[in-house]
Amino acid sequence: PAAAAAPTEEPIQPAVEVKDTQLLINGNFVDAASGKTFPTLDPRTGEVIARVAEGDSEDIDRAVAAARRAFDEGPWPRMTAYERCRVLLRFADLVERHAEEIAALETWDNGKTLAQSAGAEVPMVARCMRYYAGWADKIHGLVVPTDGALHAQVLHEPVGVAGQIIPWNFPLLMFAWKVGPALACGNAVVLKTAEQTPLSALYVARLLHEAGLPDGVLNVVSGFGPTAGAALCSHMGVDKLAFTGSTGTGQIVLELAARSNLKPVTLELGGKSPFIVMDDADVDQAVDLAHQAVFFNQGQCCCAGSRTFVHERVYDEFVEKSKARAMKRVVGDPFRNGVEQGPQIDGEQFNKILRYVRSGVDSGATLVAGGDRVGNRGFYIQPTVFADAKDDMKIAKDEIFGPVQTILKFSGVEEVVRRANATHYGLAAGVFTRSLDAANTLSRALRAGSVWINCYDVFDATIPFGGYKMSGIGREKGIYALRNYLQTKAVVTPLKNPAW
Ligand code: TXE
Repeated sequence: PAAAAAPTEEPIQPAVEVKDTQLLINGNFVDAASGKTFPTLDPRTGEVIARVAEGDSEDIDRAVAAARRAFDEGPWPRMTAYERCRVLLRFADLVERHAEEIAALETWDNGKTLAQSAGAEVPMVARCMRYYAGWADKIHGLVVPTDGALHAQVLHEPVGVAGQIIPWNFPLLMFAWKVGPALACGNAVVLKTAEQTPLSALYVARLLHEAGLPDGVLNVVSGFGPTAGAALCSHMGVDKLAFTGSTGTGQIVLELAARSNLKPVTLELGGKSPFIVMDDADVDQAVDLAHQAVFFNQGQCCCAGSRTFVHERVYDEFVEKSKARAMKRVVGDPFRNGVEQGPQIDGEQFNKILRYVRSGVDSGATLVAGGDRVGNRGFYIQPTVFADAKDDMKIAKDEIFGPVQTILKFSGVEEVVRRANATHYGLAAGVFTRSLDAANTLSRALRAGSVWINCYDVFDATIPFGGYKMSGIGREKGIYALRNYLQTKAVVTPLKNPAW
């Protein structure tokens, strides 16, 4: 098919130059203490885009020391809230001014389509930063009544130095979701980016300094999880950790935090989210939304609607149309207009996904579309659809994190609630129906942090996001993220004259 031919064409040269490849510590771009570097790859070809400084525990020590100084002595927590607000607003303006370059860098390093980087994600970064800029001067304390003659106040203070570890699937957006609320609340940050996608965070971190962020308030360390990441989690000078990534690594992060200084941890982890299509649904619309829910971002989405539950009365038509939709999906160079799906992030994920596809076939699910790689270079995979899947198959239980839709049949609301909830995950769920009763019942019965009814993947900066069960601890975005970055202090003074 025509769609499959595109990746064999010569890759389009991105309209951006890679400038920032060093670590950002205390406001300066510096080499790693070890002098080591590692390559970051173009997922379209597997070729090296640039070599990037490889931070490890010594660099984490330097970065934490800089953040500590910036927090304990520096201007940031003591600046007026309005000044902090203005830095973040100026940063959002700079992101918009450099939007084209930033989007190109993101697509180059990650493989997501330029349409998505430029049209959605870069604007969402600016929006998220403005949202949190607005909060900087609206973090109010409380005065609470007591049973004695007392003046009791509750102060909300920044936590201190926040360690933040982000994944590769949404490098810029994860930067914004993490750094935005932390800085708005007056914290200092050490951010460890994912080793697959170090470039865009370095670029925007430079802009944040141009916007007036004092040195040391944001430090960015590129490097690997077991070295730089683990050192950050174990560090005694870090007051709080925020992590997005796999559930297994989240467990390690929590353990390292517990064994060092019991720093509080928020986690945003994996999922196997149900997308439920009721029998009253408009099948064409349901097919399209279910398709977007799972294939968006090459399927590399923690909240991917990767278990498509379809009512038996519309099941056959749904499978037929989902197959046709998947086969029409345009796979190719993510810089090319009209392309819907780029390559997977790297060879490891590519191989993991193809192993899941084989396991689906071996366990007896019906492969109705895709199932193979596209072309012979880079990490492109055909949009793949399985029908007749059973709940106990690996493709219906594990997070595949790729362009693989697994369609399951159900016959009633109670049954689908039970089956949708029969997972250790609980990140998101989708419901497609015209019935208000079904929508209300399902939205309350499903054990998930987000329920999207007749829509999916709605990521406004104002709406909280996070998981039930093993999909995470805590919430990002909205007012809920502020709680992660604030301490609560009670201050009590006797009242001299209680009558007033
Ligand atoms: O994740 P990791 P990987 C899922 C998805 C994917 C799988 C593996 O199913 O196939 O995870 O991906 C850092 N101490 N998600 O291996 O390891 C690492 O450097 C401290 C879901 O990429 O969780 C990176 O910065 N940090 C997910 C970050 O953790 C460590 C997004 C995420 O990597 C570490 C990505 C350690 N010991 C993958 N080991 C989502 N929820 O969106 C690694 N890291």
